[in-house]
Formats: sequence, C-alpha cells, structure tokens
Amino acid sequence: MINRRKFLLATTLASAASMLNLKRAAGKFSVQKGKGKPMVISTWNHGMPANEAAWKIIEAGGKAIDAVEAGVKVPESDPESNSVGYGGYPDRDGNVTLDACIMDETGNCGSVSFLQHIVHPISVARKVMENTPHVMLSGEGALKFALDQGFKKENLLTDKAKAAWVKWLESGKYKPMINKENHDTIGLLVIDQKGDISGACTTSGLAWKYYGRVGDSPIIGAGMFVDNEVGGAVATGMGEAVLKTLGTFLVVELMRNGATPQEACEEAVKRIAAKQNAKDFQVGYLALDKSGNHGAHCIHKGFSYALHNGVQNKMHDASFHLKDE
Ligand code: SD4
Repeated sequence: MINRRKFLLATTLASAASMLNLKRAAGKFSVQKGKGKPMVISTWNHGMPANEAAWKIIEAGGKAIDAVEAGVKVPESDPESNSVGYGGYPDRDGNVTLDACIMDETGNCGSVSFLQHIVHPISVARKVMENTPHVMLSGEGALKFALDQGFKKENLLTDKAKAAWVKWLESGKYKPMINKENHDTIGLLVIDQKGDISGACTTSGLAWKYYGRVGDSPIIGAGMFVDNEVGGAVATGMGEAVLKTLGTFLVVELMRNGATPQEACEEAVKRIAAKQNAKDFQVGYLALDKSGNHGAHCIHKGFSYALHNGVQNKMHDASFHLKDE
C-alpha cells in the first residue's frame, strides 16, 4: 500500500532523479575514476575463478563484453559446477537444458533458452547477438543455430549429475531448494578500463525442473540487465520469482532514479517478499553502478558474491531480507 508519506517521498525522489538524469544528459557527470573501477563482480563461489578469467581481459585493456563471456565460460565447462553448463543437474527426465544471456555496453543483447548439448551457451548467446537480427533463440532452433555456427554437440550429463538425478527419482518430489549450497547460476558484471559495462548470466536452471522449463536467466531484464549509462544487475535463485517482477530491469531502473546499487537490490527483493511467499525460496541480486559502487541483497542469509577490483579477488556475503531465521 502506498500511503501519502511514501507517495510524497517517491515523488521527491523521482524529481531528484530526473534532475540527476538531466545533469547526466548535460554531461555534468562524467565517468568517475574511482574505487572499484574497473571491476568484475559475480555470483557465488564459482565467481572467483570466473572473475580471474574476466580480469585478465580487462587488465590487458580488453572490452567488458569479452571479459564477461570469458568469465562465465569457466563454470560452464567445470564438471564440478552442478548448476551451470557441463555437469549441471538435469530436469526431471534426465535432460540437461541450459539458459544464458549476454548484454553489451550499447544495449545489444543475445540469449538462448532450453538449449541442450552445448557446453558454452553463453557463446551461443553472443553469436545470436552478433550474427542474427534476433535477441533470443530457443530449444531445437537454438541447437541448430549453434551447430551451424560450429559448436560441437556433446553429452553434458556427467556421471555425478546422473547419480544425483537417479537418487532424486527415488522420491521424485519437486521441492525447490533454498540455495544454501553455494553452487548456483553465475551472473557476472564487468566495468572495463574505458568505463563500459557488460553482463552475462548462464545456468542449467533449477534441478529436476519440468522438461521445457525456462527460468529468468536467459530473459533480458529478469536474469540480467545492463544500461551503460546507469549500471547493471544480475539475479540468482528462484527464476519464477524474478520473472514475475522483471527483477534486474527493476534494479537498474531504481538506480537510474537515484537509488544506490544496495538500495536498489533491497527494494527489488522487497517487491518479491511483498507479494510472494518468500519463506520457501531464495533470490539474490547483485548490482553495480557506473561509478563502480556495488550492492547485493537476498531473501535468505546465504547468498555470496565474488568481487575483483584489481587489488584483490574476494568473496563477500550479501545482506538479507528475512532477519529472523
Ligand atoms: C533459474 N535463476 O533457472 C535460475 C537458477 C538459479 O538458483 O539461479 N537457481 O531459475
């Protein structure tokens, strides 16, 4: 419910924000060279090696878009990462199906959903962005496109993931888990030396999902969004909750309207908690703005992220919404 006080506050914030935008448009806010810039930020523990790969590229003066792709390819091909790419847990019928998207500093983007048999869906998403007039390809069409582009068809179901699936079949109960196990979707954002921002997000989605289920991760504005004027955001956790609120678009829009990355992530989590029974699932947001400030917030304690600022690459815990757990 919006009461009058909140409305007035919102109106004041909105007008302050449009002032800010006007100043930006007038060029008064140039790209700040400041803390944390250039930088790489990404979700969960597998963000550490991903950040290293991304950092190598920006350190050498490379572009953010190349860095985000190189970064997320690390967990994609890691068989131990059982929620991304090769080694990802399958759906309830034993199929590993992948979702990924990528977005550059010009607002170009590409995405694949429900893609099977390709180790690096993020690279297919990039080819969709660069080599087609489209944003998104799905399922059989995405696979055909990938093969046409020279990607190799491979079996992504490792023995370990297959064993976990066979064990799950004993009960066959679908109960999405709160992601406390620290292996999850990777979302990665980069500011390069020029100050340009790009993002990537890639996942095998929820374990034991319905065949054909697509989550938030390949949806621009849900799993990931970048606006080079403002900043970027990535999401992890229960994709359905993120989809219902177009979470990362919301985070970036809140930042555009004057919120810090932390405030924006908190507000986006609150929107979910206000309407959905957030006790039963996790969602985490990670955001950075054009000045290199970042924020992270989640529903339940347990979401962590990796931040590489050139001085060090380190894990951090996100703040969380449900304090009484
Ligand atoms: C999905 N958001 O497919 C992804 C997966 C994830 O915790 O992040 N799981 O819903």
